[in-house]
Amino acid sequence: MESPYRLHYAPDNASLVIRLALEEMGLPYGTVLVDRSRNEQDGATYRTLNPNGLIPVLETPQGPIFETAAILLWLADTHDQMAPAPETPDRAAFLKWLFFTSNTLHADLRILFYAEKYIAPEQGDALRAGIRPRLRQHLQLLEGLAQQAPGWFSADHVSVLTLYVACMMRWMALYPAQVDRSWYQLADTPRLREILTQLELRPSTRAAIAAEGLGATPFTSPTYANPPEGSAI
Ligand SMILES: N[C@@H](CCC(=O)N[C@@H](CS)C(=O)NCC(=O)O)C(=O)O
Repeated sequence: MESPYRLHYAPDNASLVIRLALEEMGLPYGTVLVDRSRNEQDGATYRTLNPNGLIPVLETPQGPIFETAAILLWLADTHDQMAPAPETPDRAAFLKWLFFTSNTLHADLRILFYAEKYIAPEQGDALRAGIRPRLRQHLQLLEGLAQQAPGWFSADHVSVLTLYVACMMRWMALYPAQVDRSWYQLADTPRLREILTQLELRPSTRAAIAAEGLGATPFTSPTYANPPEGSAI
């Protein structure tokens, strides 16, 4: 039977979060490479799936879904896995941190990665310098959450939120390639480091490493992707 899910992806892009979730949930899925070297995400065909021109998109029986957090929440609710269910007492806390991760941490990261989309190129360095302290603050908030160790954000249990945060920490260590990244030190967040270390042992991570060429320790000591197809940027 054909899988109901098709992930539009580029290696080491935000689609990685969705790949990890699909693997972790044990759901069959197909993939469609978005060719970033040709800016395919910006083209008319891709924009019929995501008018925003961003990766990822997951095609589902309910139509294409874009926005990483929306896809994660939809998968978690549809398959009753990897997030507190709507009627459970942990749901509210889980939701607020998922939305914080999506609309604050991820949005600020985009400013770091794509400063030139937000400001004139000659002001890019200043904008990046301004956003780094915010990112450090966001990580400290997540470190505090990891210290509380709720069931949906701890080293003992993988949720869609842990996958999302882990990927963003990977990207902070690697991108943008040509600018200073010493502001990001995994040692500053030891509880988050425990989560990432556990995640690296999981079959879902091994599958993503093989599919996207992510290297042996993609979260705790990442290296640039060397994918079998496509490119990260
Ligand atoms: N808010 C979006 C952000 C996704 C995003 O930033 N995708 C990047 C790849 S990691 C992208 O498509 N970049 C291409 C571009 O900005 O043109 C989400 O959560 O899905």
